[in-house]
Amino acid sequence: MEHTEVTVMEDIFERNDKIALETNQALSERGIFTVNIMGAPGVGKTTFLVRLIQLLAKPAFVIEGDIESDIDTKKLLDLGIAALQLNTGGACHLESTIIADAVKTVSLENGYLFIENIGNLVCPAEFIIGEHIKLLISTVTEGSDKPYKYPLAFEKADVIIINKADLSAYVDFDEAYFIKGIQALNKNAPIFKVSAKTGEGFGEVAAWITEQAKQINSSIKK
Ligand SMILES: Nc1nc2c(ncn2[C@@H]2O[C@H](COP(=O)(O)OP(=O)(O)O)[C@@H](O)[C@H]2O)c(=O)[nH]1
Ligand SMILES: [Mg+2]
Repeated sequence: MEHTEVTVMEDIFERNDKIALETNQALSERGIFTVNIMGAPGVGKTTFLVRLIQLLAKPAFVIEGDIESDIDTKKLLDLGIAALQLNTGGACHLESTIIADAVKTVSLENGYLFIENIGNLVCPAEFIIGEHIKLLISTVTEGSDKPYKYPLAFEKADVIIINKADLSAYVDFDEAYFIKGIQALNKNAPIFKVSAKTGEGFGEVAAWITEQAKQINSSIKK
């Protein structure tokens, strides 16, 4: 019984990864730098995207993943940001098949695609969906133990954001302990502290993302 379950999971991951790699190739050929946004519900994923997109020089498109509702997509469209809603109807993460279909309908060449994954710190880290990088948002309000409790998300992230810096004075966030936890898992991901409410720290994040996108585009041309 145990053997059967393992085989099924291997098949699921293998199929998912194959489609994700095809999607990544297609996006690269279209010059679309794709960022998989992960984080718990309410960390500010949507608010972060609104701030960031304003600072980018190339056009951006957002795919919103939620279990239910189109609240975030409506918010983005009202602000003039191109967006598309995906609902999983219960699944705790996005998979590559749904993204492969969605990106075919995205009218964008040479720009940024942000995919806001389902809000949780567990399942999205297990599935690649076609992204060039994974961006993980955490906050000062979630507590500084999260890298220790949810290691996979912090291990897989290419960049880590500490959001809600404006609330630091009201919570006992131990930043040194938080960063120590990340560095035990992931030595490469830069860590940016920001406030999506005030805009603090966004210049640095936008510059970093812009630089990453340039490297991907230049490797496509080779
Ligand atoms: N104080 C503060 N609130 C924030 C910040 N970023 C987001 N929020 C608030 O946190 C709540 C959840 O934000 P949202 O972007 O919807 O989070 P998501 O569920 O991760 O997409 C909203 O009420 C936001 O206004 C921040 O940097 N500081
Ligand atoms: Mg959201």
